[in-house]
Order: sequence, then C-alpha cells, then structure tokens
Amino acid sequence: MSKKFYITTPIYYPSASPHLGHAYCTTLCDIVARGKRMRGFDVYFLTGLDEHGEKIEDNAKAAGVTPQEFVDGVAVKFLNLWKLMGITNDDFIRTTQPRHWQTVQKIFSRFLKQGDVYLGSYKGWYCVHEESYWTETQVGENHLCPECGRPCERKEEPAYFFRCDKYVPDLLKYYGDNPSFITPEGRKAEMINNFIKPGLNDLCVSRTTFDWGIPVKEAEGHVVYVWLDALTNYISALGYLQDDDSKFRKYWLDPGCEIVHVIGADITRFHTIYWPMFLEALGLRKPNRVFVHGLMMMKDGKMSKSRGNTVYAEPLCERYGVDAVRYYLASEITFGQDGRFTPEDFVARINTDLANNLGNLLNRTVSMIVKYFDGVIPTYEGELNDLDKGLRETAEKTIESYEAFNDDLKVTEAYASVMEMVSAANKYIEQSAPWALAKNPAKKGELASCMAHLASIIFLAGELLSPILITKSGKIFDQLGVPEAMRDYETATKLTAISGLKVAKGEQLFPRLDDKAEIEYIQRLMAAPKEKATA
Ligand code: ME8
Repeated sequence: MSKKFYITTPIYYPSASPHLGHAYCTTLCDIVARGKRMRGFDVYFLTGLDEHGEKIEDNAKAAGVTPQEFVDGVAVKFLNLWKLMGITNDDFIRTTQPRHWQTVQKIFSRFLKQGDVYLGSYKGWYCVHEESYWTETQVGENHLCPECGRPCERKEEPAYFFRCDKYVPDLLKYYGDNPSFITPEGRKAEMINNFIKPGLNDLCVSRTTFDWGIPVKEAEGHVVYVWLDALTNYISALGYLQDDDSKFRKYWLDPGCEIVHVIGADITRFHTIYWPMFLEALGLRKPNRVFVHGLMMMKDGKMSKSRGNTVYAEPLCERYGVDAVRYYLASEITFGQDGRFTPEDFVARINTDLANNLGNLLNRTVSMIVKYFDGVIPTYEGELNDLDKGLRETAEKTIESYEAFNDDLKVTEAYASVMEMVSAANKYIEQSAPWALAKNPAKKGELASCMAHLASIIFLAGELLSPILITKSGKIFDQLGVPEAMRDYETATKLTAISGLKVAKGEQLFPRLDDKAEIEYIQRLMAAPKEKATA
C-alpha cells in the first residue's frame, strides 16, 4: 500500500485577484504534491477560498454587489490562475459551500454541548483587516494592530468564546512530542514566548456585528468567527461530519497519512495554537506539520494588494512559460525563508539554470549522439573510467538527497541538488572531451559510455524536475526518444543506460533571454496600474 500524504494551502481571501505571493504558496505545494505522487505516494492536495467575514462584506458593498456575487467573481480568477499554472489540486473548497457550513455548524454545536464554548461579551480593540481582536497591551498607545499596523477600533458585542486554558497543557505536550510540528523551528519559540506564556485569552468564536458568515444555529444574530470557520476547511473538505466521510477516514483518521499544512508566517498563530486546540476538543488527531513559508517581498516591503506593489503571475507565464515561472518560484526563494522579487533575479535565474545549464546539456548531448552514433543512444560495455564512475555516484547521491529533501519539504534544496547534478554532467563533458575520443577509433567504447551516461543523466534530470517543468520535461523525454511507457520515476532512477532509443533533435527548450530587454519588460509590468486595492 502506498504511503498517504495530505497537503493543504491556506484558503485565500477572495478580496481581489491573486498575486504572485498567492501563486508562490500554491505552486510550491503543487511541486511537493507532484513530487510525492511521482514517488508513488497517495496524495490528496487541497486549496480553496475563505469567503466569509466583514472585509468581504465591505468589499462587496463597495462594489455594489452581494457578497456571494463578489466572491463568485473573484473565485473564477483564482481557478483560472491555478489552471494556467498547472496546479493539480484534488479539491477546491469554498467556505460558502453547503458541505462546509454543515461541518462548521455541527462543530460549533458540539463545542457548545461540551462546554468548550460559552456566551460572554467581548470588549476589545478590533482590527477589521486581520479580523482579530487585540488587548490593550497589544495595540499600545496608538491602538495599532500588532500584525498589520492599521488602526484598531474599540468594540463591544455579545460573543461566544472558546475556552483555551483547558487545552494549553495538551498543546505544549504536542509541541514537545513532535519537534517538527512547526517548521522552521524558530516559529515555535515565537508562539510559546509571545502568545502562550503571557497567557492565552479565550478565543472569541462568534460575531454579531455583521452577517456574512455561517449562522450559529443555537443563537440568532451570531455568525461563526471567520477563523473557526476557515480552519475547519481542512476537514470539511474531506467530509468530516458529512454523509460521505470516506476521504476523511482515509486522509485524516489514518495515522499513517502524513498531514501537512503549508502557510505564510502571518497566520502561524491560528494554525499552531488554535487549530490544534479545536482538533483536541473534537478528539481528532493533529496535523504532523505546519510548514511556514516565507513572504515574497518587493523592494518596498511585503507584496500585498493593500500596498499596491503586486506582481501578477499571468503576464509572466504568458511571456516566459509556466515552467519558467514555476522554476523561478521554487528556486529563487528558499522555501521557509523570505525572499525578494526582482526582475534581474528572475531573468538571471532562467538564463543561468535553464538556458545555460540544463538546456545546454540537452542540446550538446543530443547533437553529439546524432553526430557520433546516427542518433541512436549507444550501448556500452566493459570497465567504466573514473569520470563515468564519478558521474554515476553524483547521480545516485542526487536521488538520495532529492528524496530526503522532498520528505522534509525542502523544495528549493531538492531542485538545487538536481541542478548541481546537471552542472556536474556539463563538467563531465568537458573532462571526457568526447570530440577527442571521436577522433580515435580505439576510444569508440569510451565515447559510447560517455554518451550513454549523459543520456541517462538527462533522463533522470528530466524526471526529477518534472514536478516543476510540467511541460518541458515531456519535451526533454521527446528529444531523448524516451517512450511514454518509460517516463516514470522507477525507470529513470534505475540509471541503467537507455541504450537503443533514437534521439530527436528538437527546438531549443530554454532559449536564452535578452537580459536587458526582459528586465525592462518586467519593470514595465511592475509599473503598470494595479487593480484597485481592496484588501
Ligand atoms: O490569511 N508572499 O488569506 P490571505 C508569499 N484566509 N505568500 C503570500 C504573500 C506574499 N507576499 N501574500 C499572501 C488568509 N501569501 C486566510 C487564511 S487558512 C485557514 C485562512 C500567501 O488571502 C501566504 O501563504 O491573506 C499567506 O499565508 C496566504 O497567502 C494568506 O492569504
């Protein structure tokens, strides 16, 4: 039985069109999901939208439409982008769907019945943007939101609260027993020192001051607070407390399924403190890991709709192809760290890695096989020389580290190791000097060995890179003459020579970009007027 793996992205607010920051998170999750599937895992990959809340209600009002019409419109933009970028999500949850409502209402009722939730009254400083209440100390003298810096308003309303105290010991034990629950690890100390140690206030889980949310069945006028609503998506999408809960049993209840939530740093508190508490209150297992990725910054700070400094994925995909954009996102910003988008880095990354390194290896190899062996990948016999042995060893180590990195969600490192192998293969060509071997009939065997090794390394690189290069990897296989039936992880990682296949020289897969012209092109995209900021 194959190992199970459940991966989720945050569900995004459909307050405006998705920008490159949203595309970053979803693409990286897609790369992990594809990498796992390639290695034979049974993967379930979820993304979706967080459609309720005051902010959406306000946006809809400003646009002169109903909240449902508003989110329906933006949902299409997200769906189109995921299609364009080749995202292979298995489901797309929207919190306005009846299946989700059903689960949330049942959970709320259960919390009430268990005494985990009680009616109180909320007084505090509220940030509309973050949909969060803060304490006097947190907002400071100027009453600014500690998360986004916007002014908070004083509010009081009757509200239901979730009792946190009861679940703190279990939470800390879970942190202790599962050191990789919060990755990168530094985030754990931040949660403990900044939020848990100072004492957790009970969490407000209902609202009465707006309507756009899931009604609390037991209390008219209350809607479920967006975070209890939103976090539940990870199990409502699997059918928890619904008639058909087979996916929930398969991907959540089975302790053999690894559950990973990938999120941005700004929502760590909700995922690593409240979500595990809710799950404990429901008697359910917790996710294995919450992986906190970094933010995509611009030169003036975090890329966000409200700052109006966004870059969109669509025009980049249109001009450079989806593979190049996916490759840039995976390799330029180390998964788990913040990174900065610049046109210079974008162009350099594509030219250095894809055009000069990978593209060059493929072109040279296919041309030499055509020239020296009439296009048929040769068989080799006899002893391997030291260079051949060295290259094989590099390839074996690459497979090993690729798998370890893939297990550990070290996406950037996994693909950097493949590119190092490609560089090693280019170096191997220089050192083996096949053009010199070709001049000496006594060296025909060595020449054959050299070409056969190069072909299997390119086959391997194409396969390992296929979760990123979703269209070009197929073209790499076409040029090598690898038939469809052989295009799989098991065959490629065997590293046995793919002798006898007939190569087919094709178009240059990664043409070199004109640095100056393309940098200017992207600068123009960045300067183009932006969609009206709504979030
Ligand atoms: O927080 N760089 O939704 P959201 C990298 N609905 N990633 C970015 C980014 C950037 N500049 N901007 C956004 C919410 N993201 C809630 C989540 S989950 C139960 C509810 C990514 O639309 C990042 O992953 O503000 C971040 O966590 C997510 O989008 C937040 O999207």
